[in-house]
Amino acid sequence: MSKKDNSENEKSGLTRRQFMNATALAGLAGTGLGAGFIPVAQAKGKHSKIEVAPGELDEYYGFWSGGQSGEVRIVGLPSMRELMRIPVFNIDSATGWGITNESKEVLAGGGGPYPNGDLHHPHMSMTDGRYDGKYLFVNDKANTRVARIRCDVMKTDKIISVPNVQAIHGLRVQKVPHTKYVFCNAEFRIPQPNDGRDLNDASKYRTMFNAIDAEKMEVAWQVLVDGNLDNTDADYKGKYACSTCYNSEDATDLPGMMRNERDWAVVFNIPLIEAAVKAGKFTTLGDSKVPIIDGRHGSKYTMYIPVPKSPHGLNTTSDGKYFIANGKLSPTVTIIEIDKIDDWFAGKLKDERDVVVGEPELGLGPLHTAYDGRGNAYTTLFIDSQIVKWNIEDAIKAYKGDKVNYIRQKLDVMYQPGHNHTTMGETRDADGKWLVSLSKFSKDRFLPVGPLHPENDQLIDISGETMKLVHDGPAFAEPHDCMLVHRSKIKTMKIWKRDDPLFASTVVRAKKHGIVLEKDNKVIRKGNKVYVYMTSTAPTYGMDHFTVKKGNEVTVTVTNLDQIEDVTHGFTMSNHGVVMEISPHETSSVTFVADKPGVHWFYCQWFCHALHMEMRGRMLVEA
Ligand code: RUQ
Ligand code: CUA
Repeated sequence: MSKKDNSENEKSGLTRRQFMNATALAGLAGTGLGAGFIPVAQAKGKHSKIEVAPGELDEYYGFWSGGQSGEVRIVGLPSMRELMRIPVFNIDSATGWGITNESKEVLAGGGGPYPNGDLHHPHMSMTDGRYDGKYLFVNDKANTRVARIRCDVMKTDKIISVPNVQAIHGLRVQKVPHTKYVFCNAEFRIPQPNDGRDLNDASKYRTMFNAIDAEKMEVAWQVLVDGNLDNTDADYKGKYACSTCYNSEDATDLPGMMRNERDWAVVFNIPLIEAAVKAGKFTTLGDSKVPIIDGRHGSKYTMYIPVPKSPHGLNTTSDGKYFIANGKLSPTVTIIEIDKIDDWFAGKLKDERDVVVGEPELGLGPLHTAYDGRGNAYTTLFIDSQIVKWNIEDAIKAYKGDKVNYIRQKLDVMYQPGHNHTTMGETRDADGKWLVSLSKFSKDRFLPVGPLHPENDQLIDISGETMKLVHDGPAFAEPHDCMLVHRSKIKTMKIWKRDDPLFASTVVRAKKHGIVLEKDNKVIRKGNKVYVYMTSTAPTYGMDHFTVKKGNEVTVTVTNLDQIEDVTHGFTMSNHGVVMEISPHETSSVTFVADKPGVHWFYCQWFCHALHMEMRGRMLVEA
């Protein structure tokens, strides 16, 4: 826990950076941009306790995107200790994710294993606008996939690839009545059909909004849109999802994409889309059977709200009243009143801009906004390297012409924040205790580690009247986003259930071979295929050696009989790129070709016992 930064700030009064900001802002006086600026205040008022002593437990789980590492990380708050990593789109050397048969079966659902993934947005399933602790859903921008993580075991249990589109980016869940759908945006426009015929005909390029059935993990429907979709969020009525949409110009190059002063926030009318799918009013593309609804301009399923310029984050306020679109290239965010969207769809409003009730000017590069449940919003300012705290109702009053200052405080963060997230802030239970700023650059904040720098995930106490920076957290591979959930919402299993679906097909295969996994230690030979079944109980495997022939395809299946919490075993076969985790009462299996004659030791790679080093055996490969 680093208290250094704050105490240094407090001592020096004005840091070099504040000084530079103050000078820069002096130059802006009279341009309007300086208006509303409040000097970075010293923390005032009562604040939360940040110290988590050794042996104490954190109050919140943070689920962190591992960015281009393709994984999810669990971080405790407020300690910011990393608790666990969940491999998802990556191949993992510790657990054998992407190497074991069970994980390959999950990855095959998404067309993988691929060697990489680019995971941006982890979000938890909800019931009635509250986290229900069941699943996390995450996107893979790199290979157009969506995955689901089961929160009882914290393992990925389903991965799908989304057809007809490229680069799944923004992802959020339906909040109300429950997470029936996972909403996700495909970002890149591609020719449709994308069969190699078109490169330069921009009129053929399209992208789609996607709804995934959260239980079945199948794409339920897609909606064709104008422009490029970016981020998305859902309302608290179960009626609308709203996505930011840039490149209203439909261009394929950068200057073209930035021409227009306004792009859109696109609203998707879920009941109307569902009715159209039910009535068969859809098309399909290629081999895919997924219903596609035409939601381009003029369709009755969508509403295109003009907002300034290349908007990025889209965040529903925790009271359920507003969608807020973050301006990115404009210093503003746009406040959209959700009840007025009802009026627009009912034909009572003529102009789409009539649903806009505020457009506060906040600073340069607003990307994402989070909420404290007390009427305040916290927006990241990428270019200004700040978080701005502002009051939503005051911003709405100011839009009507009242002379009110809606800006409450600007806090320097280090540096260039992308996402931010408050505790429980994307639900009805927003509790206004902590805010995390996912700062994209760390520059001078840590010991230098070479040209590649870590990012800096900063913990900010927002429980008092002013924000207070309390911790710097270096993180590897850009954590785009995180979500923060109170520990009361999560119940994990201590040991595996023997009938867990994640290894069910291995159990079926063993049964076919006449094997009782909980007691048998046997080798089954079927032509060139060899199946080795063994148990493990610290510090031994149920078998100390087995013999195969050169060229055999060998499948080793290990069942961990230990039922003591935390006694995980592993199985690593020397010189074969073979590794797996076998936690208490789990069964794991791995298949490889034994192509090197000789003796090969296999060993347990998770420390399990005083005789852990001795937990090993031999495979003899006969020439
Ligand atoms: S995005 S920096 Cu991939 Cu979530 Cu906004
Ligand atoms: Cu079993 Cu180490």
